[in-house]
Amino acid sequence: MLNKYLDINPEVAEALANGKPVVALESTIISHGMPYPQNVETALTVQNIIRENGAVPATIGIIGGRLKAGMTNEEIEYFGKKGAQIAKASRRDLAVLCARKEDGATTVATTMIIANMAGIKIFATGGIGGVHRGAEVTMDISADLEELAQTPVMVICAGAKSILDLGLTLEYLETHGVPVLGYGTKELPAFFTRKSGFSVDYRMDTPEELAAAFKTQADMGLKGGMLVANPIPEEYSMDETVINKAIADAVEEAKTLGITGKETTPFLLAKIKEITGGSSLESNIQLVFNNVRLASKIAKAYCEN
Ligand code: PSU
Ligand code: MN
Repeated sequence: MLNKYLDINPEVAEALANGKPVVALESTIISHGMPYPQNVETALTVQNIIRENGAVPATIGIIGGRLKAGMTNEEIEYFGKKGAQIAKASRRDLAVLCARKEDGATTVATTMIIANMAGIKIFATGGIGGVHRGAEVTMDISADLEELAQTPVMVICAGAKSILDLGLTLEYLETHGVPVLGYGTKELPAFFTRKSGFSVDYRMDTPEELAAAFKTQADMGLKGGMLVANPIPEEYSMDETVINKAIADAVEEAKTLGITGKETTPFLLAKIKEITGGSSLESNIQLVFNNVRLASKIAKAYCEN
């Protein structure tokens, strides 16, 4: 075993040993990003979609202090039911949770770390953390961005929610040398909508092109990951005015209640869902499906390259 804290599930280990495509998935989206039972249904469907697309899913989380690269359906059900009682684990939480033999739902940052330990290159999720609005005062910047700067995993997302300052998030990524690639678009998608008014660094139109760019970065020994922004399918995208109003109200309420630190992102996500009456949840689920489909194709192209 490469790492005495890491358990790679047999199906994932077999795929990695034989150069077959594997797609990593995070577990904060299960425990903190969606309500039960939709969180579990989505997580299990996502794994089926990856299999249908010729890759092997590896849902990542921390159970009893073990780093799991490939959770079982029972473990996913347990994370979904326990919800926010499972600690949200970002980079700074990893060692303490493992030393104490506790559970942890992995964010984008920790999922990247564990995927990299296991040898998984491609990871799909919904949205990443970023630079929060008002960060010039609060300094609230997600550890996800720092991880993208140093860990060689390609992250496929639907852009970032405008609960964040998208302009500052792009500036941060540029400073840290993280390429932001738009799939079929030059515009950064804003999670619930296909448009944000901001540009990505490069537009790419095929999974092969994305895989080749990432392979080249890895071959050169450049540290860090890449971010692929895949716009939500048109038919599931939300009305811009409705979602922007919900986001503005949620941000305002977080400020009033004095929400800070790791609670900020889950609070805003839950609030937005409450305000939009659940229609944002359906969009959220569909964009994740869309991202794992693309990630499976990139993972296949990466293995064939
Ligand atoms: N953004 C979303 N949905 C999510 C998250 C972010 O649209 O579920 C989760 C991801 O796990 C991400 C984490 O890595 O929140 C970022 O949290 P923070 O801002 O505290 O770093
Ligand atoms: Mn934060």
